[in-house]
Amino acid sequence: MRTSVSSPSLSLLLLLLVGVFVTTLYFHQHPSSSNIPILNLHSDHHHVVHNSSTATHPLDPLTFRELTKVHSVLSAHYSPGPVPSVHSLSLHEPDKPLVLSFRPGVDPLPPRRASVVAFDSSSNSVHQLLVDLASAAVLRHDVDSRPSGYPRLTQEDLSRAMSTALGDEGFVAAVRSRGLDPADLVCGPLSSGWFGAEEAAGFRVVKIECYALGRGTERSPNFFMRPVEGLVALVNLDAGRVIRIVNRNREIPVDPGEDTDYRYSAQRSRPASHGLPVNPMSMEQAKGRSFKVEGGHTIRWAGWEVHIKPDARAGMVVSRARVVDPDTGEWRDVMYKGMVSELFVPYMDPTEGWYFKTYMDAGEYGLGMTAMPLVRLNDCPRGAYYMDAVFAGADGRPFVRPDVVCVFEKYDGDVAWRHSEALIQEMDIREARPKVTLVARTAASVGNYDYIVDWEFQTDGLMRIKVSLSGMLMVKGTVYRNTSQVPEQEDLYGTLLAENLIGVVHDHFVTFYLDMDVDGPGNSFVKMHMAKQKTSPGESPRKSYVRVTKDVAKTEGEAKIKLKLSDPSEFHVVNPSRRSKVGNPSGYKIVPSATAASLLDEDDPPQYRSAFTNNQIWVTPYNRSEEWAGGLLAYQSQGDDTLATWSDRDRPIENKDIVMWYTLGFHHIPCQEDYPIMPTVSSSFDLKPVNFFRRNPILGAAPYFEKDLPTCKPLASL
Ligand SMILES: *[C@@H]1O[C@H](CO)[C@@H](O)[C@H](O)[C@H]1NC(C)=O
Ligand SMILES: *[C@@H]1O[C@H](CO)[C@@H](O)[C@H](O)[C@H]1NC(C)=O
Ligand SMILES: *[C@@H]1O[C@H](CO)[C@@H](O)[C@H](O)[C@H]1NC(C)=O
Ligand SMILES: [Cu+2]
Repeated sequence: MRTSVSSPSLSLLLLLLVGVFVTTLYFHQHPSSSNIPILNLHSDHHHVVHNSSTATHPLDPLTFRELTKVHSVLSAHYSPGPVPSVHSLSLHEPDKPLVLSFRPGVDPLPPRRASVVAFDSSSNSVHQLLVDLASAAVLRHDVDSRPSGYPRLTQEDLSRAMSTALGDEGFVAAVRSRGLDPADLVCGPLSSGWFGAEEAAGFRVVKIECYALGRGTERSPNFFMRPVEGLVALVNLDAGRVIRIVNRNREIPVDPGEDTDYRYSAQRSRPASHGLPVNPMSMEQAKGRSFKVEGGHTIRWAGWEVHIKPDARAGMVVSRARVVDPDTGEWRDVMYKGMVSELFVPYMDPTEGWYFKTYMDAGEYGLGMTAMPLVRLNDCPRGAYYMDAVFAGADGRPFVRPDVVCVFEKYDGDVAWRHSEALIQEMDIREARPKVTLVARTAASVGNYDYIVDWEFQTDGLMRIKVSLSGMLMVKGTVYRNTSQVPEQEDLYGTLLAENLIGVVHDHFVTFYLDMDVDGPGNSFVKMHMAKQKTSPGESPRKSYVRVTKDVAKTEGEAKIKLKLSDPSEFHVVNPSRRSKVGNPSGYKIVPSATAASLLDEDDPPQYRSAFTNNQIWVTPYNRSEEWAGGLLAYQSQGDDTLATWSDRDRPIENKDIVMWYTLGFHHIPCQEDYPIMPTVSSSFDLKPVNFFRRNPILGAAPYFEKDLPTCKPLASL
């Protein structure tokens, strides 16, 4: 029997696992928007008409019309043949000096160009093209017919992989051997990693695993909790055929997964919980929002100006972050570009159905491609400004994904600074300032997992970058229903979460690209090393103190940092030629918080491919071709084009335009509370000014008074 791609289970699958069809669904829910692909009526305060929007900033993403034009240039270029499948099509950002010297509203935009990565499966060749929009010319066209990796999978690749598996008689027979009907399954196209022969045979492979959606009233949206354990089809994506089927562990039942529906509609019918209800709450701003949006992507708020855009691979890109100096009014550069460069998620189970689960989500699937529209009032508060993404599909044509990024002001009830003076009581000094911040947020749903990435800007010049994890665990079926049944010597590779379900141990490593330009591009990386200094006998009643020594990294090799509590340093990016009045170089430091390092063997294939996680911090000289820590072509990559291989060149980095890389890690030993959907787990790091401002830059901040906050009245008083 053959199952067609249009079966209900498959369309649901496409929606849930991949999400590229979300646009269609979204607009189906809003039949009022007649011009479906182009018009978005749902942004707060403004209606973006994507077919007529134009770029006004050199870093603005390609517009709908520009993408359409690139598509026609490509069609003409390849004519009379077909355009190979387009895996990436985005703005080729102008060279940095052009962007830095651009005066908005005065200068014409630098030439608008597009970078295209296409793949021709018939010749196994990766095409990289550079297209100039004004001249409609293809400026460069490189063809690599022996690529050492592949671009991220397209929507078409994912559905083709699934229809290949479900159209294979052997696979369907294997499904039926489990007493399951293929029509009741949801199957996931999983990247296969790279482990040698099979993945290096000159074509792309995908692994297909299935989950039981159930039927009738048993159908549950949380199919992730019903794995068909041990059934994996290895698919040659380019030939469209199944290479091999593994059908093991047939004794493991497909758990009925009762009561795993996480939707509100399923929870509403439950008896009330035992705690007190928490009343809805929102942030009120009597005078309206205080940030301004120019040209759709440039955000000005408090002393900040920053350019923010959705990106198919990184999810969100933050560029040209600048702050105004409160002393002089001068606009000062902080960061030229920051984004998630890669997201490495290795699972800790070496058995047949699991060993390959070592995802590189940005390079293999794309964090923007998997970002869904944010949920208003819940993902982002009232009054948020939403940005739509305009991405290109595999056919090279643009489509609109609404509300992929939101920007909002946030008040957590925190304090920006304070002091009460107890020693001079007659003056009654009690000063405190509320802390309000600006957040830019995006959320990717990469299959089962959700990643929320926040860039938060504080008025004191600090940037906090936060990653929150939620969604569903990737679980493994087991015969065990109670931990008491598990033989003592058996490694479950995880935690028994519920009957017949193991949450497998795994890590998440989010590697950030941070092109710091502190007061301009010429920066150095300085380790402020802290160590115990013993006093000489008789020098002091103290036997020891901590002494700070400064160590400027000369080359990349001196800037490979493994964080250690017992051997600490602060890590500063400074501009050696910009000194304060008292002589300190202006700088920003990176302040890690809770994080995790990879414990895998450096020779383990997934770790070798993701060797960019071998250190928590790296510094490289700026090179516009080195942005993706796992290599431009990360799918089935073999680890020969990573941050680690670039950095091995040990290039000079002192007083140069440098890029800092930071990996925020999470070890995840699943627990029962992560089932059936995980409450968010967050961690963050800060980029904090050090000797950048003359003094506390928010000394002049005003406190709140009663008259400033007049808006809300309790219901009872109305
Ligand atoms: C853009 O779409 C709108 C709404 O369908 C239409 O009225 C308008 O003519 C289009 N503009 C261009 C430049 O295509
Ligand atoms: C599961 O095992 C624990 C002991 O490990 C025992 O206390 C409990 O009763 C068992 N539950 C069931 C349902 O068998
Ligand atoms: C820039 O990066 C590319 C890709 O890693 C590399 O081939 C090239 O040599 C680099 N250029 C410099 C000047 O390091
Ligand atoms: Cu996790």
